[in-house]
Amino acid sequence: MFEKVLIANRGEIALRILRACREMGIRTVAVHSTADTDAMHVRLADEAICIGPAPARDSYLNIQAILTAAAISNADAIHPGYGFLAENADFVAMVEEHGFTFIGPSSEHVRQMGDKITAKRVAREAGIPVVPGSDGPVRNEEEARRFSDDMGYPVLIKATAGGGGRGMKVVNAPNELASALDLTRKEAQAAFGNADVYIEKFLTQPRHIEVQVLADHHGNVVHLGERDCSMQRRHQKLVEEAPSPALNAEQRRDIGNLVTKAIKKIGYRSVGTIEFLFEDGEFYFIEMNTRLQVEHPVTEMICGLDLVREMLRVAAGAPLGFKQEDIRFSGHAIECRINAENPETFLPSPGLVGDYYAPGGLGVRVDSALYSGYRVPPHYDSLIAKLIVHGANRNECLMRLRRALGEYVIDGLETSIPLHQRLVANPEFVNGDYDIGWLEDFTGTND
Ligand code: MV4
Repeated sequence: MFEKVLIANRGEIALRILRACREMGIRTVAVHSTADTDAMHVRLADEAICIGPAPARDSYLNIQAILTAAAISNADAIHPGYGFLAENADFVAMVEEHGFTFIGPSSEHVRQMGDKITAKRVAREAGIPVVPGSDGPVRNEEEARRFSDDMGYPVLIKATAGGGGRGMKVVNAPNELASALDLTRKEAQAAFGNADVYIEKFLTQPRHIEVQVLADHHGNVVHLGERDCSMQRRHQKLVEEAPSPALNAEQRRDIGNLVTKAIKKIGYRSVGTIEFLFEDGEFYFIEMNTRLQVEHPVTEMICGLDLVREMLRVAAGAPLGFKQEDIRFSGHAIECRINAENPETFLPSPGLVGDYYAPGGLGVRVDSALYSGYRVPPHYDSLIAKLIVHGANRNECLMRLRRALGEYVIDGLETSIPLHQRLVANPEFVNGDYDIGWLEDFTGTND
């Protein structure tokens, strides 16, 4: 096992990784910007190194500074968390070239899944159902028109270098196709330096369901069930839950088995997430995430595993200590993302935390690096806490979630807590009856 791990991240996820390391007897190195000197993960780490000024591009995205910090602290391995450099294939390759272990997948898999046309081809060839479409770059208007006429409108043009909602355009009718194609290509070239685009049938009311996998260096692969992440606005997830209220036991088993087989086939290792749109009982692959995700705790709560510990173990070369049939799914878990933002306008609300009281009790988990007297800096993502609640079933989980939201005190900032309280009182959410468009309608922020 590693003796020392450098955590190339900040906030709640840096603390989450630190906690797993500490339980395993692994020493930790925190790296931080000048804005994060007083951050909790910096305080708790065995060593801390300042790697640059507040803007992320000068610190948390500064590859040279991070590799230098790893060298001078004599770290064995680097955990990237999520965001920042977690899915930067060049970074992964450089980490390995400098003799450190990247706690995640190979740079080849990160690169492959980062190119969405390649990802879709790899998934399709491994037996995963994909959205009907061009299955490759569309080179000109003629090609685009052929696919679109075949599938029927609306269609969606997507940039191969996009993902997570960036670089997409809906085309509702044939007369919009040429200009949308031109614009998406130009925007993709400007944003990503890659103008390649592909076309898909546009699914109008899908849910977003993703399957968690875990794989080692020895060909062992398990799936850890699915998460429903449909409760989002503008590609920012707000609530995630496991299992999905939309799936029956057979659909759950089938998609899990299909994904496990495919992941084995492509030789992937570490944790990963296969994202699907789910509509009218069918799954359609859209992307694969090659990182630990924000919402990993809901999976941990229903299968009783520590995903960060498993990531560390498999990165160190250990075989998985269990098989698929050893994994028991138990109960229901819901995560509420708590952001420092106005719950109606969604404008950021950084600043000084006054009184702070986090809920507790049976089935309640809070992943946060917040404390009373901490100043939330304005330079980064507004996520300040994740409230994760587990119950024997969805109803118990919701009862417990309402209770826990009522206990949470975060003074000094505006937070998403009042919005979550409105959600847990809403009959459609309570019934699990929502798709990816629901929250934008609910909040009246669908333009
Ligand atoms: C789609 C789609 C409808 N049809 N593809 C958005 C993020 C990226 N991962 C893929 N996305 C979508 N792809 C087809 N063919 C709708 C979305 C989409 C979406 C997907 C998941 C979660 C939230 C979303 C919000 C808007 C659009």
